[in-house]
This record gives sequence, structure tokens and C-alpha cells, in this order.
Amino acid sequence: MRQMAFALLVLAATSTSVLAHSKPEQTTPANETTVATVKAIEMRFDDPMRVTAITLAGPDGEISIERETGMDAVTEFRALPPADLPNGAYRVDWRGLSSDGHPMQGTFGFTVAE
Ligand SMILES: [Cu+2]
Repeated sequence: MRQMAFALLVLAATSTSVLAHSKPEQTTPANETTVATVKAIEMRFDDPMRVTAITLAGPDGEISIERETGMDAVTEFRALPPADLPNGAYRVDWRGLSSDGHPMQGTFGFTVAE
């Protein structure tokens, strides 16, 4: 019985902290959209986020992107992909630390088609 109460407490604490955390409000390209070109990869957070890692995976595997935003906590994160991404499906995965120091992660995807 004590274990059950503890489990519920953990569950409640977890869901509260998830709700309290900043997820990207908007991304560029927007999630699940099709675009002709990608000039920048951007994420906007409602609370400052220190993005500690970000990867871009495309049809031929991982693609290196150039961070324009450093390791500071920001509400607008920006990175630059190589010019002329080939057509295909892309996925961005990121990890970060929210303003209260909790680890966060997220993902979004888009398609390049000309
Ligand atoms: Cu937190």
C-alpha cells in the first residue's frame, strides 16, 4: 500500500513538471510540413532553454548543422543546415536543460520536396 501511494506521488510530480516545462512553441520548418528549402532550423520556447544537443537526420543519415545559438539558455534557438538539402524526410532531435535545470528533449520532422 505504501508503494502504491509512492508510485502515485511520483506520477503526479512527473506530470506536473512536464506540464510546467517549456516545449518548442513553434519550429522552423514547422513539424510535419513539406518545404522546398530549409534556410535555418529554429525552435522557439516560452521559457529559456539551454539546448545541449541537436541532431538533424535526413534520408542519407545524420547531417551536420552549424549552431548559431551557443550554449546559453534562449527562447529562440537557431542552427544552419548545409545549403540545398536533398529531397526527403528529415527529423530533428534535441536535448536541453529547462530554466529550472531539468533535462528536456524533443523531436520534430519535416519533408523537403521541390
Ligand atoms: Cu523542471
